[in-house]
Amino acid sequence: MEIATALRTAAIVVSTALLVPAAAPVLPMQNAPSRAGMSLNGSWTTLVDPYNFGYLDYHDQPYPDGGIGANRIPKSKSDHEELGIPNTSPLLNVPGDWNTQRADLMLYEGTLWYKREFDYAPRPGRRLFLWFGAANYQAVAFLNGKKLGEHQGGFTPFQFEVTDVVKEHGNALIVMVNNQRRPEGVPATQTDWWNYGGLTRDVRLLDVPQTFLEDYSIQIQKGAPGRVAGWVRVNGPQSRQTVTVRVPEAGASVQVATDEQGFARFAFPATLTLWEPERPKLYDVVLEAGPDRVADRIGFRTVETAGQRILVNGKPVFLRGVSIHAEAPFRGGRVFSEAEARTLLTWARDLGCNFVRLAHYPHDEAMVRVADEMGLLVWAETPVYWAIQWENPATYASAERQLAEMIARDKNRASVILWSVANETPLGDVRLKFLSSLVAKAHELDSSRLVTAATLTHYTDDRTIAVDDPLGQYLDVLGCNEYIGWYDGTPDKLDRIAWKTPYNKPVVLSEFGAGALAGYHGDDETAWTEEYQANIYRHQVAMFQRIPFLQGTVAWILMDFRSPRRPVPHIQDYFNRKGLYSIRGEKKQAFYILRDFYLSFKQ
Ligand code: GCB
Repeated sequence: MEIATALRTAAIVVSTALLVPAAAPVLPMQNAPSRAGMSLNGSWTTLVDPYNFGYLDYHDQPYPDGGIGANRIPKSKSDHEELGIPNTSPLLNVPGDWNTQRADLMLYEGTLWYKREFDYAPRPGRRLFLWFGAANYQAVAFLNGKKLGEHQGGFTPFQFEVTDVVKEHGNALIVMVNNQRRPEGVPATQTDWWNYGGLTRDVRLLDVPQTFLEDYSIQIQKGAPGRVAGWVRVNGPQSRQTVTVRVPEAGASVQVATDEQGFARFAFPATLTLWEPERPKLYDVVLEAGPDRVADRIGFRTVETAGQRILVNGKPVFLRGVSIHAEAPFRGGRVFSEAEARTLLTWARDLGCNFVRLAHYPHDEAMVRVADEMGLLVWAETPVYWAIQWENPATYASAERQLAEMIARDKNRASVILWSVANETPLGDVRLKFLSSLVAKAHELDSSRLVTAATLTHYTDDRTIAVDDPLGQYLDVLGCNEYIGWYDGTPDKLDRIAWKTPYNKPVVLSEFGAGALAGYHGDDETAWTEEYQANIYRHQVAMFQRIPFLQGTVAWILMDFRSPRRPVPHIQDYFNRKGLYSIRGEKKQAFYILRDFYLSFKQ
């Protein structure tokens, strides 16, 4: 009996060990997609491993050599090695979720092994990194049988240095990806979106000099427009370096010396045309440190609040917004290409938006880069969603890590004005401590942007809704979600509701909406018809105009998206149908109601 209990306990410990990385990897380098090297996108051989047999032995203990990761090669024709990914194994495309590539993987949640071989001639004096745009949810990477490290969190990039591991021919890269939902994860086990698994974004081998420009932040100097300020960090043996930062078009530049840690701050005058939605001016910015050179496209703008207003470049702006999931238009599955990002953002612009909420996790970097180009303001968000384990320090560590990775990646994007730390989380003291710590972290990592969260509201009487989440005292902007007319009463209820807030801070309605199947018609009291959805939007828009302190509205959602929580046959078929567009790009009637409201701001 005791032995059985001990074994069970051991099994639990080991399973947890599989899922919790020993040490977090360092943050990946800035602007990785622009770096020299080689794309590792394409066809990878794969192996579906629902029992983690490739990582854990029959007593649930991790193989000391990494199991499948060790890349054991059969030694003779009678060697019946099972722990391997033969070259004849099924292929999957990278980037890409596995769910939409093979019908039998649509519902799969577990481990899948990826393998790809490559040749690369390392040049003397250079360093090599393996960079992953994202892997959902946990990844363990091996190169030529050596374990490189692990990463947790499905939506942010990570990298491993492989300078001493890469050889000229026949490199074997093996990655274990596991997308099992887990109670201690971020997000946890309930989400209203599909848990797409796999190497969902680009994979690259990055080739940089010994000492390279690892990270930089370049913005307008707070409180001093007309000056550019920031910092730069080099990584490598020559930590003391001269770094040049240039904005050629503005004829502005600066030279700074990095310290022992490779770090330097800088500030210099520059006459700049500011980035704003109507005129999204981007400048080429070039950084040089010894033999290393990085080029970026950066916009300069300020964002701040004044009482209940949001100011961009000192001018009040009303956020005409829509939420977007990283669901690929036309094909479904997780977005991974710039073309798909462009389609979604063009649809948002056609709706009259100046603002998009990238729900509910960091989207592909292409999304914020295209938003920079198109002049769309962005709300970027961590996957702290609904109920997670507020008391669990590992959960907090994961949330903070994912927040830090998002800010690290996107801190030079002018489009991003808001970091959101959470969506619709239940009130309570531990949650308040958790989220206020995340807010503090976001402010510490980036003092130039505003921090928000999508909160829940409550009624103080049957006609009055209060936006008064105690988290509001820490936030710069309060988001709040409401579904009056859909989850909450009938559309006419919207005509009776008044709103109040105790906060002298901007409030944004970060979600509202209703479900409709594109092409399904009826009267405006028939659920799921386009008419019903449009009717709710009509009443919503009328209500918005009666909320004096409102600084923005964010429709839920731009396009229908796949969700396991949406089974209604013939209507939902596992899609959340609140899109203003169908996945085929058809506009529903509600699109035009909201577009007319948004266009009215331009007159
Ligand atoms: C919400 C959630 C969002 C859901 C949406 C819905 O409040 O924030 O993730 O998808 O409602 O459609 O119910």
